[in-house]
Amino acid sequence: MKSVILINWYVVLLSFSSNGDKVEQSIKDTLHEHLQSSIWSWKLIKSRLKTVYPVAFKVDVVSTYNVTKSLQSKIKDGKYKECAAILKKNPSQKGKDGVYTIYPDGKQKKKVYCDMTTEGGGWTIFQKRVDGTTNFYRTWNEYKAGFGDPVKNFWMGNDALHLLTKKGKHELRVDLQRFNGQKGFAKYSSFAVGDERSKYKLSLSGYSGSIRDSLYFHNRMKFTTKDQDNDTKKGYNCAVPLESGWWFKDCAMTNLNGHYVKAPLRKTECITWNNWISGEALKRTAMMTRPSK
Ligand SMILES: [Ca+2]
Repeated sequence: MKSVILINWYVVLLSFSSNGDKVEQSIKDTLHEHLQSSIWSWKLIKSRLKTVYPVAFKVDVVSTYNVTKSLQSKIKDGKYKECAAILKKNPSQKGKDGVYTIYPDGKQKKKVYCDMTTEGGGWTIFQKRVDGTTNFYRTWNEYKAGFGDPVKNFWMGNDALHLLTKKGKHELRVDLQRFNGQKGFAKYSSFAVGDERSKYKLSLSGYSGSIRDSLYFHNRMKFTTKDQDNDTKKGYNCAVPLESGWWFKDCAMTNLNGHYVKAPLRKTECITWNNWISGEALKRTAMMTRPSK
């Protein structure tokens, strides 16, 4: 389905201390938030900002969105635990990547991005990085509940991750992209995250992929955040210098929740996968899971 919606925003500014760019970004964010809760999948085509100030306070933003898919409306009623369950009951969704609603515990809903294409689809994307607009240096409770936007930068939440992987064998796929455009992936035939009492302990095995493995280093590790040190380095919390929440050991071989930088810098706190490109900050990441076939 291809159609274009024109959304006109007329915003009255109470103060004109901000510059135009900041205003536009904040309006875009608000608009995206509203669109996120709609049944539509969408893509921003262009956005135009017109401001007349300091003499006037009126700002007009005309944004054009291309409605790419209406996903939820076509899906049969049901509280699906994960993307794979949606695809199983609704085979016509194959190839239709987008934001879907899942119910990891059968009750509370969560919006996630489903990859319905890669290797037959049915992947629930639980981690995603595309730019630096979302802070990943967060607390235990924030990582527990999840944060961000499933279309852009996202952490689904450790509780949901446990609920998804506790029953039935799951696999994990990690997709990465460098700033030069080169892509790589890592796959594990078995993947699970423990409950909060286990400190969301990571279990994985059965590696395959196009890049050398780095995540093996973090296998059987507990989750660590800036306010809860469960790593193996005594008197030192790895989450603090590495600005992340992760399954740290005596720190990291890969840190996909690290600090986002807009260039392939070599800084320890960056998003890294050291056995691919040692120390180089990555541009994009996605971590996703589905039941093993
Ligand atoms: Ca420690």
